[in-house]
Amino acid sequence: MPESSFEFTRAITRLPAKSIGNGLRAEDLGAPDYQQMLLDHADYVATLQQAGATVTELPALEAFADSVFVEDVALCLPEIAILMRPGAESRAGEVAHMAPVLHEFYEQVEEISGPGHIDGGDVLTTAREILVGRSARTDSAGIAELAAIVKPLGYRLREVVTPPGMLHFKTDCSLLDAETILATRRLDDSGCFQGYRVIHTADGEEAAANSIRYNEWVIMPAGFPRTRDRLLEAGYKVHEINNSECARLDGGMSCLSLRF
Ligand code: CIR
Repeated sequence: MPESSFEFTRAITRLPAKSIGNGLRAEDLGAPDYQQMLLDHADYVATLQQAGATVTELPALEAFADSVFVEDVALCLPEIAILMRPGAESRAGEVAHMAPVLHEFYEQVEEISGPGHIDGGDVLTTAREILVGRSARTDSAGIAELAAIVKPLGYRLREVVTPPGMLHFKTDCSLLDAETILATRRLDDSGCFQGYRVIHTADGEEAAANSIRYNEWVIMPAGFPRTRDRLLEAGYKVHEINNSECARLDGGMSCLSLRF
């Protein structure tokens, strides 16, 4: 396993499509404000750059309303990129647009060929293992295919469960450092983080769990002050970004980039 699962030099993002209002969502929380989303996206990219990333910003894909959520179409490890096979039919075509981009950066690019499905949002890479949550988007066959690809490279992969009602495993957790996970209590209660130090999001602030660690920084959605204070007290450097519009589409900090 690589020493570190949060020290990176690059990120890939994609500009939000104007069609984002047609994106998938569990609940109708109203149409996203596209102009606000663009501002938030620019802030997100600038924050990654300040954290040390060289960011490749891909053009919007109008035919794919959810394509801003690039995390779901690939898993980027230090020595290999693996194209995922998204569980939502409307998102399957996003993969072909990401493939040539990953070939620019990686000598080895593999692909989940099916019949199983797996979304990047269900994959949490820690310093010691790759945790993959079975969900409405990710099934055991997809996880088994990923395991067959990464195990020869020395990775340990553990299948866990994304509890019902949670879109993705990482909707409710993030890596903070080699030993520490930020997670909601409801996900931690499933028992999947035994052996890790877990910092819980504050009650009522569950949406803060989808954050990212990029080099020195924890990048989290704005508006969750008690969780932010817990992270500051634990010694993390925190940067907050408005996520009100992506949240209407069930998206957050991790979904918006591939980091490697
Ligand atoms: C979807 O339902 O696929 C998008 N509206 C949101 C994807 C969020 N991605 C993620 O959590 N990794």
